[in-house]
Amino acid sequence: MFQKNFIWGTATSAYQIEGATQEDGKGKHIWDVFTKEEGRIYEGHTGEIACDHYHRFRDDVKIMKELGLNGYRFSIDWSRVLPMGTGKVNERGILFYSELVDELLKSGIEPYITLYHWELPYELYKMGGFMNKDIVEWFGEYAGLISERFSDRVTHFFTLNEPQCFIGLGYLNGEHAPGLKAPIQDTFLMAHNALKAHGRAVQMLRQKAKQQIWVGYAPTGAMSYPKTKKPEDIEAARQHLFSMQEISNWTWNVAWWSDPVLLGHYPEEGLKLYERYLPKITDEDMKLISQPIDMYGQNIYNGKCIYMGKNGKPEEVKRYEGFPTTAAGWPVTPECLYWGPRFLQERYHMPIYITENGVSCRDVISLDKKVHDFDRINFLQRYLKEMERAISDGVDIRGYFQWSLLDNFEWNQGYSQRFGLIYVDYESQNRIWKDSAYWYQNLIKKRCCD
Ligand code: GCO
Repeated sequence: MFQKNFIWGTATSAYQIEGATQEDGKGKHIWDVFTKEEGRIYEGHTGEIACDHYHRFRDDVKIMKELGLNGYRFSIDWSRVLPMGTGKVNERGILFYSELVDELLKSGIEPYITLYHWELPYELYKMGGFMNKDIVEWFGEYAGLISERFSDRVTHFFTLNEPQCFIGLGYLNGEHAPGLKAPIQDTFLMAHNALKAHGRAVQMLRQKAKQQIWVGYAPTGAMSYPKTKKPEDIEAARQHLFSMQEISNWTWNVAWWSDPVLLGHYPEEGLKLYERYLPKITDEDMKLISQPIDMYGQNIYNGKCIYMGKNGKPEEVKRYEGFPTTAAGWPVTPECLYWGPRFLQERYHMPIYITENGVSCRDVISLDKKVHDFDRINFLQRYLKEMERAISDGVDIRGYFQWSLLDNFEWNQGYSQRFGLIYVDYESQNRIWKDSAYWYQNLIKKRCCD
């Protein structure tokens, strides 16, 4: 049984659902541009219309209310409120989010705002984006604006969403916007600047806050879980989770992205291993990066099964052919929602929010016009059981945001992956409740996932 005050939410991000990319004075961001480049996105899809949430947000909030949510995590498109990234404010953009917030509050749903879910204003990108140290002040200005305009009604803010992805996929392997394959040392500099921008945003959010606010950070990372309950396997999984990745894979690190923010320093092992690629890192930088925060978000989808090898080093269990996977090909590993938060809490001692977790399925509209997504229910039930176990073992998890409310634009995979509790028929923009949406509604009512 979950606590009464537990936050049951769903999560979305601006570009993935809003559409209206050229309306009401919105500026351009890197995804607006990237999706127009040939060969970048599955079948040339773009987020120009997406779920048309910009025009349908009132109906979408109605759905959330019916689901019984008491939390909703969404992101603000930086370029909608500051078309050039800095300077002149686009009041019509502010108005959209303001009306969304009011609608949520009226429906008893607590808004959780993410500042950066990857919509880097194109004007700032042209000036170097994360390569330019000014990104720290640019992002600070934006954070200050959001706090100033929304903190009278909104009390929970996350700064960066999955820096691992926007740096790793955006600048290292080029699958995401802006689609670069930058030299490794540049990616370390961008990462460092992103963390500094996070710190500056924390300061500015607080500085402009109209009441007490809770500020958090929402990274991700492949979790690890032990093969057996033997202490040595648990230790192996713990070590594996926080160990450094090989250089070609370095952005998938958990410790590299969280130690600086929560412990005030980069992991020793990484400083040694990556030494020749690192920018100059000063004490002042580390002070900025480690501004105290109030909540630690984690986007958790899957994990690796680890045991202690004969040589005393963590080893990964090979998955058998036919191991259960999602439609996106990701392994289904419910244990990660127990062990992930547990290991993270042991290291960082922070209240945790599962800022994302969910599954893409091969959903279809059946002959009875409904969507019977048994796989999603099965997935959620098994994952949430593990989360419940973590909480009862003392892990301080405060909320869970299911990814996602609606089927939406899945980045370079376009609309080919369906992650929603609610099915979106993109032709008509009709929303259809999948079986899992009813299941989630019932879970929230009963506060238990059996
Ligand atoms: C994120 C994620 C989401 C994805 C989801 C499913 O970084 O927060 O990329 O935007 O849509 O994780 O892949």
